[in-house]
Amino acid sequence: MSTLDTTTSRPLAEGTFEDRVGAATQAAYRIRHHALNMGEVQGQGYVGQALGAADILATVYTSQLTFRAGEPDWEGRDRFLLSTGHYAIGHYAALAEAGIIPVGELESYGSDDSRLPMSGMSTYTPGMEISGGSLGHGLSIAVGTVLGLRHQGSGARVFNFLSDGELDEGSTWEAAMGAHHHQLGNLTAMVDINALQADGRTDTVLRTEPLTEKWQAFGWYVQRVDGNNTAALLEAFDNAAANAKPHGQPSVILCDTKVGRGVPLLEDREKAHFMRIEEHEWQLCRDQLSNGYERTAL
Ligand SMILES: Cc1ncc(C[n+]2csc(CCOP(=O)(O)OP(=O)(O)O)c2C)c(N)n1
Ligand SMILES: [Mg+2]
Repeated sequence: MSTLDTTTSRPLAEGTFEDRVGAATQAAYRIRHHALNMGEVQGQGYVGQALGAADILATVYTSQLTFRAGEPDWEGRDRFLLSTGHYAIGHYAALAEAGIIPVGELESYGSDDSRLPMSGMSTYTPGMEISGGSLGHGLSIAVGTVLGLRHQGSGARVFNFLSDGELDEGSTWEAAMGAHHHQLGNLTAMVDINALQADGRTDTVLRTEPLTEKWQAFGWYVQRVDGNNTAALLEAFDNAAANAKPHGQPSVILCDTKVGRGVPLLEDREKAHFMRIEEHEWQLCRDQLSNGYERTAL
């Protein structure tokens, strides 16, 4: 992601499997770093989700999506649909890493007149395909998008990022049935299973497990991975890519993640859904992030 080509469609990250894991790991670190800087401007935000989902976002943007950074509406692009509007902070960081929005713009996150509102909105931000704050609708929109692309004869793939809270919604499961019924083989969903929702732990709000068996029963190709392990993620997304075809089984990757991942100070914080972080803590967070990254890179 460091050398950005903004005019032609981006080739997928090249090199060996290890090279591609390295590219995703570095991008994930920078996404986390951006998210801390963005959160600091307002003193709060959905920072924990960005840290937890950084490895998923980095893997998809470095290794899976075809797009033109300088032409975000290019017709041939793969679509990345963020259902969970509040995860926009992480998505903006990924869009900046991908060269679709300038890194310097990130600090406007959540400010008046910014193109980067706290909840993702398609009319505000290049690369934000849908307005996803009303949870449980992203997968239905993804199903419609794949059907529309099929109708146009396009082979573009559609990715939908969901949270585990969205699995409480009946509309998500209706969409899952529709995707199987229409054999939407170009659809790949990923679920950030951080075991948390606004109201508390997911298993106390609504027990949705066993998720692998549920998605399988709905006719999907299911993989469950450590969502904070870029090698495991890359392998799963490569498997999904190998499985993708215009008519076939839709794919879902269930990603177990940890809120605040990479910053120990935030990993065990109570009320992690919307974090308030004290002024003096932001630099500590950045230090913890870079220390951890250096340790794993050794
Ligand atoms: C249809 C709908 N119902 C309720 C909400 C309010 N809401 C916003 S975030 C959230 C939590 C959803 O769970 P999840 O996305 O897993 O939370 P997180 O992991 O980010 O804590 C809720 C209920 C909403 N945005 N949309
Ligand atoms: Mg959650």
